Amino acid sequence: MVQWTDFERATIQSVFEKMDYDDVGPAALSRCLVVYPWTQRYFGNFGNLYNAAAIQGNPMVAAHGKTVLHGLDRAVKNMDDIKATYAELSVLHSEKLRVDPDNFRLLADCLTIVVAARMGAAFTADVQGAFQKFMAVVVSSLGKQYH
Ligand code: HNI
Repeated sequence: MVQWTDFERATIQSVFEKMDYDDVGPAALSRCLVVYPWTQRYFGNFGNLYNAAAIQGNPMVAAHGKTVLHGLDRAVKNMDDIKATYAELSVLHSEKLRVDPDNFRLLADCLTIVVAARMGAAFTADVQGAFQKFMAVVVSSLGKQYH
């Protein structure tokens, strides 16, 4: 089981409390689709993903980016049992959506970059450490039901 220090817990709560989901979610997902174009294959029903401008202006991408962040919210509220919290979501991504689990890490990295840009100097090395640890647990938990 993952152990969290008081600093890590406080940091994760605070970063997510201050985060504007409607801004960060769409920015992170659209960045992932631009930087790693193969991730677009899972969003074939999202319409125009032709170039960066189309992806950034696509309302379905924006809506789904918010959905992903609300999904992360569940892990923030259940930091001591992220694996069980994500059991069902992991099955969905594995068996129904058939998302290659390597992609979880790519989206996590894009999210980290967006959060860093929004937070500026407040995104210290310690904050980054806590954030990336949290995202690593999320990524691992989402991959747990793959076999
Ligand atoms: Ni993901 C649906 C959360 C990474 C492709 N995804 C969801 C839903 C949540 C969610 C929540 C909605 C589930 C439902 O309808 O019950 N996804 C997350 C989280 C991460 C993640 C927390 C990682 C941080 N998903 C990814 C990645 C991809 C991905 C990396 C593909 C590259 N997800 C999807 C697709 C759907 C989806 C595709 C269905 C979208 C739709 O509406 O058709």
